[in-house]
Amino acid sequence: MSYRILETDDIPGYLRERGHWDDATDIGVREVSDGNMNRVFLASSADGTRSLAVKQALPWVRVAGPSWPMSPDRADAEARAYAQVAKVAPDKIPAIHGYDPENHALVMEDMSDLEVLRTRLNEGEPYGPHTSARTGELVAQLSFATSDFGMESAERKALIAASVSPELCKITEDVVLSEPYIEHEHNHWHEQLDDLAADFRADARLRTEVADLRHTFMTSAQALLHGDLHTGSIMVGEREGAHVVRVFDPEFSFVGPVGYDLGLYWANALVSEERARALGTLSDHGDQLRLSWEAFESEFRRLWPTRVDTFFDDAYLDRFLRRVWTESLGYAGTEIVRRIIGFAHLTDLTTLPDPVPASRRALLLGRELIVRREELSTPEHVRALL
Ligand code: SR1
Ligand code: MG
Repeated sequence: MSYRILETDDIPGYLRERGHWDDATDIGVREVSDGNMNRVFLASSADGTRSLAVKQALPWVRVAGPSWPMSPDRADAEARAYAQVAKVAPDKIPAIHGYDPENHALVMEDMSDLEVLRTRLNEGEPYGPHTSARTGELVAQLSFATSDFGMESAERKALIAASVSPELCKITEDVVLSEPYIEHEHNHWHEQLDDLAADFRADARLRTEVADLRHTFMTSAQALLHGDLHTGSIMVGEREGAHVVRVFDPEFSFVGPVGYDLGLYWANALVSEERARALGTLSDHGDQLRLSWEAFESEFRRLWPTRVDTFFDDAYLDRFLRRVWTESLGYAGTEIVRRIIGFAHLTDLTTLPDPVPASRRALLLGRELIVRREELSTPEHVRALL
């Protein structure tokens, strides 16, 4: 399948052709690609009054190049996910101006007035009072609406079918949920973590628990997920005096276990806490797991009376939420581990003057979250581990 891979100089013409920019003003463009997978360009008028972002999926993993081919159809999954979130939480995602399926390109709001949450945290800034609450709420709103509680059975079966994303799910099944626990060429780590990496590969109990989480990831079609909800997929800032949170980059979206989204967020919050501990800049880090869980739970409970299938009773809601909590802890553990001994690492740790002590703490915490998730029943239990 061939399509037009956009370069910086192509963007003004592309935006005009697609009807996103209909006057003759000069358009300045810069490439701001940052994630592992895609390219992103920002286009703005010379006077700075108008701007747009263009995101295009390449036929490979951007950071690996053509040696790691990857279908650009992942952009379809991203556009679909944005369309679903727009129905229930339009204030928590960027405005989408158009999707071009032929060229796998999304034209969307320029959010460069906001800051990527990871960048802000790495610079020593606190989360502030709303970031985790809005993120937890978003997970509740998206997951309730796309679960069998918020959607009629037949419509949901169609959503599940339309959201199947084999290649991107396989990336997660591999790089998050198996490779760090086996010998694999993708894996790498700091040499002073050799002992822990070897321990983790030899740990039969850990491997069985990760297998359980992996199988749940493969089979538990609870709701539409963001699929990669780390702190690099969230932008925060102020607009007109209000704190805004925007979740972006849902290309890994598919119908899976809700705890995967919460778990990724928690893992990244916990790793950022280890960075802050190492640098002596701890602030509100320790509250974030609790705040996001409380916001998720209270929003999910608020929506519960609107469920479309009342055979699911209140006692079942408690059981469902308990399962989401437990699985979230497990996925948080796997996300921490893979970010230190797997393929894709985090700048939170890699940019520390000495990443080893914080990485060791995080790895051990990750293992505990995986193997002891059933006995950790509250945010306070997780705090006690730290
Ligand atoms: C090959 S991609 C590795 C990671 O980058 C993405 O952002 C996802 O987190 C994926 O696991
Ligand atoms: Mg991404």
